[in-house]
Amino acid sequence: MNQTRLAKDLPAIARPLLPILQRISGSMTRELVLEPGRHGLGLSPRTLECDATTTSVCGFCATGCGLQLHLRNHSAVGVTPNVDYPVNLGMACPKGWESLRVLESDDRATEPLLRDANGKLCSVTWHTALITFCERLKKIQHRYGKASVAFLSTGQIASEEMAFLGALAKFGMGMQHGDGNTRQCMATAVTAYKESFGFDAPPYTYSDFEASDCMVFVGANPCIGHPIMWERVLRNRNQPEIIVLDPRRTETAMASSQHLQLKPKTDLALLYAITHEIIQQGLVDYPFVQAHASGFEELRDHVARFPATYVSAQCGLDVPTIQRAARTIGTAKACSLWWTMGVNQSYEGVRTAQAIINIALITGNIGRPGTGANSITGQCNAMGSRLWSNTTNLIGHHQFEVEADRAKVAEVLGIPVAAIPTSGSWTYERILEGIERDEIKGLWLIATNPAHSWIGQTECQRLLSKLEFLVVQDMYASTETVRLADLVLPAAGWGEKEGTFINSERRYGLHKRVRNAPGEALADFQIFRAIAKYWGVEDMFSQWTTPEAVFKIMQHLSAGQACDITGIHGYEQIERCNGIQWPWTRLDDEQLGAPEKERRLFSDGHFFTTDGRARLIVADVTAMPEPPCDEFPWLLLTGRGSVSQWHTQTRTSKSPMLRKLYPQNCYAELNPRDARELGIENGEGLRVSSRRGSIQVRAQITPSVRSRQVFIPMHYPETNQLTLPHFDPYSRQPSYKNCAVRLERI
Ligand SMILES: Nc1nc2c(c(=O)[nH]1)N[C@H]1C(S)=C(S)[C@@H](COP(=O)(O)OP(=O)(O)OC[C@H]3O[C@@H](n4cnc5c(=O)[nH]c(N)nc54)[C@H](O)[C@@H]3O)O[C@H]1N2
Ligand SMILES: Nc1nc2c(c(=O)[nH]1)N[C@H]1C(S)=C(S)[C@@H](COP(=O)(O)OP(=O)(O)OC[C@H]3O[C@@H](n4cnc5c(=O)[nH]c(N)nc54)[C@H](O)[C@@H]3O)O[C@H]1N2
Ligand code: SF4
Ligand SMILES: [Mo]
Repeated sequence: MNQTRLAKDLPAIARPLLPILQRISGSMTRELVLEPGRHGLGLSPRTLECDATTTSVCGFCATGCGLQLHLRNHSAVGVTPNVDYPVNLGMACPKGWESLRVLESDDRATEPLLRDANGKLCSVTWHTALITFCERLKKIQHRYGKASVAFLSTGQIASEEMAFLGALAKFGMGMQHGDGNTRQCMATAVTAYKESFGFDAPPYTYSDFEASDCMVFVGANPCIGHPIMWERVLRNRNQPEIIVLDPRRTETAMASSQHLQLKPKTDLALLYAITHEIIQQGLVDYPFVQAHASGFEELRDHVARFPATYVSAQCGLDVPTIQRAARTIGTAKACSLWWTMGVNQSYEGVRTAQAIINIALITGNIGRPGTGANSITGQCNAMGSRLWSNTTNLIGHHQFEVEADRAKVAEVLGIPVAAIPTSGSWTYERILEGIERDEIKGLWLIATNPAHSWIGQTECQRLLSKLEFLVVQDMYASTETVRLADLVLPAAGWGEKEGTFINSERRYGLHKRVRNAPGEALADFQIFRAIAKYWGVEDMFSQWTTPEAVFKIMQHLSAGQACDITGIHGYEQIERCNGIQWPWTRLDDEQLGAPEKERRLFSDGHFFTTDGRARLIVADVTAMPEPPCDEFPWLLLTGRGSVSQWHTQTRTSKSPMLRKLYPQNCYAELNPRDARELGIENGEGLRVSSRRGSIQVRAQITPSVRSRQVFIPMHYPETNQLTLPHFDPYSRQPSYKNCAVRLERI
């Protein structure tokens, strides 16, 4: 593609997008044709006829970019990035630019659908849908007990909707079990932070990307997954060392100064070796450790078992490479360590995340600009789900097991304390197991598509089909999961409703209704209100009238928690301040007035544990459950394929512009040496089989993947037919990035 032409044709406002477009076009497709003015890229203020402009935040990833929405007759006709927003500083990735376009699609769910006696989904009125919802689920609860009905929620609806759903399902409808797709995504980081810091508290703010002189990315590919965060890295003026730990030579690895292309799932051993080297080379910040961390002696003794000489062969890295990385980290003035799914999605993810946290702590890299042990969040509101979904934690990150927490929640919500379960939910995979064991008979899915995205998908589909009653609440009527539903509730999407999302740096941002939802689709919030009424618990939710009213309830619930937001004046202030990071207490508000643009945690070295000290936690390295063998000699890696594809593609496949930016059919990246051995050419058909399934893909031959490894993006429906359901023992997060497969030429 002619990049000069692209640069010339792009409207000025879209120029910040250029490096990303060049990157994707360079790496993903040769036939990219951009048509400014026709497919959204041209929706700059210059070409747009609008009569008003308002603000919002993006509804795809947890970067949480600020957007401006340009309205004509009260309806949005265009999007541009918000130049004043401290997150994205006027930039947006292609998904953000195309946010409105994906709402316009023939397969939008526009009316409730109910499966009839012939097994066909037929349209019904909302009244019938709601009556059926209540009758069928109540009947199941009556027959098998209240806990036989469960829900699975998401990281992609507003915090207020999340809170409503969790409170309604558990306190109103008497469900015991509910979890969310954040189990697939953030559970490991949550568990690691809770144990190490005493609260699920990512400490950073995005300006840290610009203030470090060393950045370490472990199992993270922000060039693809968080492109605007990567743009912030590119603005760093300290000529930072960038160390990337990834088995693939990703776009991010190519831009690094030290790529540690380790063997998959050897991170824990490598991080311990790096820790050992830091200690050996005398680079520990002892005053910080003595004042603020516990467990240093155990850590020191444990990592002594992982000298670089021993770990080297295991990880496939030479000793000087490991030593150099340790020295770079240990001698940096401000080192930040970042991790994403290469760590979280692992059978030893929690301990790996904590090995990263340990390094930040012993080098005193926490609480100062440019530092931190920083988990990057995935979905736009995965953090909202962590704090507000009322699933495994009691709403507002309280504990079901603690009597005082239950009493507090009961009092704030004005509900009997007996309505609150005394233990947390089963985790996601345990809920699915409950279906198998006939313990779960009814399931309500909201804004997630597990029939595509769950690990070992075929089994998941079988279990969903086994239910007596499956309700799916989605924007689109064509998803893999909707196809299995008994009842479909049509939902409004981002842009058609309002509420807050919490981004990766703990920032509450406001998204707004700028369009009408199609047909009879309703905002999730309105669906929950209607269900409360039909279920007969309207009184319990009489205060839950609007998203902003629920936000006030959330503020009360947050009082005294690490995530306290009692100081926020309301939606208007969130918008005026360009988002507000938690915590922001009433006391902060009284003492400091307006919230600062950016804040990080732990600048006083005080953590959320009972004694205020962070914990250094170590564990033994465990074995990969399904390593490659003679029959299945390759290791399958999965993850994000391009900037323009979002998860199961229900949204991004609806934009003609985004569709041009990624391959339409499922493909597998494999090493040229392996391709030669198989006698396969680029673009030819390839069969990939695991013990669970067999799929056909196109071969994409690239040296970015090591020999005997193969990478398949998660966006295609086939991918999870192959994956092996196995989980981190502490977080119960699926380990999506390792299982044994066989490749054959078709
Ligand atoms: N365009 C786009 N952006 C997205 C999303 C999307 O679907 N599309 N999804 C969003 C969501 S929900 C999430 S969670 C994030 C995910 O963002 P990322 O975690 O950055 O994305 P992944 O590609 O899943 O995984 C990151 C890297 O982990 C590497 N990896 C695999 N195994 C290992 C290992 O054993 N060790 C190490 N060190 N690395 C390993 C992979 O090679 C991959 O490059 O992206 C968010 N942003
Ligand atoms: N092999 C493999 N599999 C993976 C991963 C991997 O790396 N490898 N990554 C995992 C990760 S990190 C994640 S986060 C999951 C994501 O997995 P999913 O959550 O299943 O993926 P999405 O496509 O985002 O599904 C969201 C659904 O909600 C609908 N929706 C969107 N907005 C709204 C709304 O406002 N209201 C309602 N009611 N519906 C809405 C969409 O149409 C879509 O059907 O996938 C996981 N699966
Ligand atoms: S980087 Fe994430 S939040 Fe920003 S525009 Fe892209 S998808 Fe939206
Ligand atoms: Mo995710």
